[in-house]
This record gives sequence, C-alpha cells and structure tokens, in this order.
Amino acid sequence: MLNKILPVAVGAVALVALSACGGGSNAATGAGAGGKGPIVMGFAQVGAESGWRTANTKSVQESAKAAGITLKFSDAQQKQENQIKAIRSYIQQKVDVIAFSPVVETGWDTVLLEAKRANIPVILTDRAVDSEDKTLYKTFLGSDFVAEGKKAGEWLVKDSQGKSEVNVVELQGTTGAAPAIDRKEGFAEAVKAAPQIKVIASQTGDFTRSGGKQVMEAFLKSNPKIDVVYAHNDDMGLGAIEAIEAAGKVPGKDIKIITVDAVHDGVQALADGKINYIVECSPLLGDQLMDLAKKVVAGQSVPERVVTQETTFTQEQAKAALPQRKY
Ligand code: GZL
Repeated sequence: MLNKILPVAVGAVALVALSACGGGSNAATGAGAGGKGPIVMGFAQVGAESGWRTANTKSVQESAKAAGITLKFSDAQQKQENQIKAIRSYIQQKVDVIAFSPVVETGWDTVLLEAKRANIPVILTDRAVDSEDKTLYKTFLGSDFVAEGKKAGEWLVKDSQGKSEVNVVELQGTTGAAPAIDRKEGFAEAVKAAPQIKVIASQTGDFTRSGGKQVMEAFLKSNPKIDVVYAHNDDMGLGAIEAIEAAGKVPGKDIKIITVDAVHDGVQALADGKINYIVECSPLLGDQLMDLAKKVVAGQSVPERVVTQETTFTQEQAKAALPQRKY
C-alpha cells in the first residue's frame, strides 16, 4: 500500500514545489514568480490574413503595454512550422508565459510538451488545439465557433421560410483550423431544420479576401443557381462581393451573403445592403489574455475555458453600430 502512495505523494510534492515557485527555471525572470523584472510573454500570432487578425494583433499589443507586460511577438504568415519555431525560440529565451493562436488544430503536442518541461505555462487564445492532454496548456480563451455557425444557419432557416429551394455555397476558412471546422459544423447542424436549404458547394478561401474572390468566381461559373453565400469570415465575404458584382449580379439581393467576424469593412458592407447578416467574433482578446497571463505566472488557478461574449448584426443594426465599432 505504501509503495502505491509514495510515488503519488512524491509526485504531488514535486508538483506543488514547481507551482509554488511559479515555474522552475524561468523563475528568475518572471515578476509573478518572484523575479524582479516585468512579466515577459512570447506571443506566436497566426499571420495578418484578415481584418480580424489585424485587430486581434493590435488588441494584444496594446493590452500588453497597458498591463506592463513585455511582449515578444511573431507573425507566422499562416504557417504552422513558423509558429512552432517561434514557440521554441520563446522556450530558449525562458519567457514567463507563451500565448498563441494555433493556425490549425493538430500537430502541437511535441512543442507544447517542450514548453511544459521547461516549466513555461501556455495560454491558447482565439483558436484551439486537438491535444488530448489538457495539462499542455493552462486555458483556452476564445469564441465558441460552433455557436457562431449555428447562429448563421438559424438566420438562414428563418429567411428561407416559404421557399422551395435555397442553394448555398460555402467559403470555408483555413483547412484544419478550429473556426473553419466548427463554423461548418454549426451551420450544417442548424440548417437541418429546413430541408430546402442545400449546401451545393463548399471550398476553402483560407480566410482571405483574395481567396474568397477566387473561389466565388469558380462557384459562379459552375453553379447556375446560387441563392446564398455562407462565408466563414467577412474578408472572404467581401471577396465574394467583388466576384458577384463582376458577374453582373447584385450582392445582398440576387445572392444573399452571411459572414462571421463583424470587422469594420464587413459591417460597412452590411449597412450598405451587400451583406445580409453577420455573426460577431470579437478579436479584442488582449485585456482578458493579459489578466490570465498574470494569474498563470503567479501560479494562480484559471478556468480551463474562457468563452468570449458576442452578438449578431442585421443590416439595420449595422447602420446603428458602425459609429461605435472599435475595429
Ligand atoms: C476566429 C479567427 C478567424 C477569423 C478570421 O477567431 O481565428 O481567423 O474569423 C481570421 O477572420 O482570419
């Protein structure tokens, strides 16, 4: 019996010791771990692919400054290998905490284990990973993407009442990215309530305006009757508008458009009647991220999941909201 208890007890003591000093080898640098200097955060950003990402980067940088946290920042240009390189560099530099938005869900366990072994806590922000081992990160701060897809689908179900056939083309986000996987899932689930709604084509536009335009041009060539575009973000929806107008059709009328994000250009197009409905996905995660980082570095417990609060916009609501939008 004793030998059964001892390893656990020793393990527990070791765990407590590590967490009490706030992180082993990097204790010398972290203010929260008893070090002298400000907390140092290594942030590995996805890229600069969309208006949402630009606003998210601005939020993280401004909030770090306001919180007195020294920020090391990298832009991975939407490449996972660049994010992994950046995380390894932060481990080498012995930062106090690492935060990142995983460009795709898979392939993170090895580098997250390296961070764990270096006693550097990791915070997931914006997008999730598919790691089974929840001890590889302290918390995940970001939206519920399935709910976002459901809100988009529920609006279309209401708008499709009385119609015999509603053909939808879907512009997916980056292949393998949590928001792309989940927004597709949530939308598909919601539109089951209206069998006349059919997704006749679905392809990735990689969350970019140019990607959305190129894919929409192909959809228009190969599908004679398109009633609705469901774009996983505003930027691809804005690219689709360009393609629709180039084809001599009226976006928002001949072909309705539903998007996700609610960045300024999207809300403007919504107010102008070119988009019909937008589900908000807030990029303003900076303040919450810095609060979580201070707690984590100080060895305090934090919730495993922090879901950001968001709303939706119709064309009328967009006109009223535009003057107050922060991004
Ligand atoms: C969602 C975020 C997505 C946005 C896109 O939280 O990861 O990535 O919806 C962005 O605009 O490119």
